[in-house]
Amino acid sequence: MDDLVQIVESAKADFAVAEQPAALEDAKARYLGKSGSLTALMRGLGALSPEEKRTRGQAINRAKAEVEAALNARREALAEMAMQKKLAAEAIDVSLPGRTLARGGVHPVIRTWMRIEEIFGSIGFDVADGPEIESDWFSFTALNNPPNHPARSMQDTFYVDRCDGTGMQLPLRPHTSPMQVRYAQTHQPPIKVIAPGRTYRVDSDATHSPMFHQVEGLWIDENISFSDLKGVYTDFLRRFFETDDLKVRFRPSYFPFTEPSVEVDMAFTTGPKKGRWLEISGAGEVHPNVVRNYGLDPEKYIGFAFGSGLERLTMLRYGIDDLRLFFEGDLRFLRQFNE
Ligand code: 2NL
Repeated sequence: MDDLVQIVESAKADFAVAEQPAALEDAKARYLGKSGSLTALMRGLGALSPEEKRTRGQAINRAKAEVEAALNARREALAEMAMQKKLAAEAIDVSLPGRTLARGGVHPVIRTWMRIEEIFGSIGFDVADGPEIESDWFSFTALNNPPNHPARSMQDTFYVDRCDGTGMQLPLRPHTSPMQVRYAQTHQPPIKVIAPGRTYRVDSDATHSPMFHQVEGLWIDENISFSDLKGVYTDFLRRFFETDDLKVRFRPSYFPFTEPSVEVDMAFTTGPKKGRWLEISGAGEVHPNVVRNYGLDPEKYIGFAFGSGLERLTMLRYGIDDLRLFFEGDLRFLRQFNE
């Protein structure tokens, strides 16, 4: 067999078994490199006659072209194989669901908070908010709470250390009344305001949480009476529970900051819970000492205040029987309010 045919066949066979680009380039060097076999044959042409040089030279060039074509074909094949391998390794399953934005929801107690702001807002009540770490004066003294009252004890109220080196402590507000006082001091009658917010008491069992929510309401003017309280609160409950079929009663009670004071009860007049009285709020006519602490003359200004628990209102509205469900963060419970 012609030596050139042999070289070409040998080169093609070598290229075919090269699995990596580096091995292929090594094989190329054996034929086309500086000391490759075809290069050697080219160099040998010098010893031939001009006639032989031409025909032999043409034959070698054809062999070279054939080897180069085989080399390029194998290079492309290897590149294609590498690409296919890479694509397989990086394959994306486009049928997988994408990453969606998780949707948050409103906690049922906050839903109650929002509804209360809306209902009282519609009859002209402003909304006030303020600090949860309060002063002793706004928490107790201003509210006619005497120095030996149990609410001031560590058993009833949380205290946090001040960081100013005085070694003194400040109460976490045990009700939102401090905010009512702050508001009343900075506004002129008629004062119509609600103060919803987080409140804190040292108490934790099936029916009490150390952090809970309260809404207080305050209406002070020259002649705001118990009957105004009853009308406003009854109207609020009817709108909150979305039924006119409920009634309200007052029972005598005691709070340092109101005189007289009442417990407010409500009862549905139709439906499964018909006729059962439920405690829903505390309230009263604001004590003259508290009105004085607003900076107002208690001989001229009088009005009512009430304080209601948002957890309790929420439980009654949705038929929830265990307070702790509000604080456990169980999504199976919470999702029911965000369908
Ligand atoms: C309760 C009792 C009540 C008030 C809160 C109040 C606020 C000011 C002046 C007078 Cl600034 N009173 N708030 C009045 C009566 C009762 O809450 O046991 N709530 C759950």
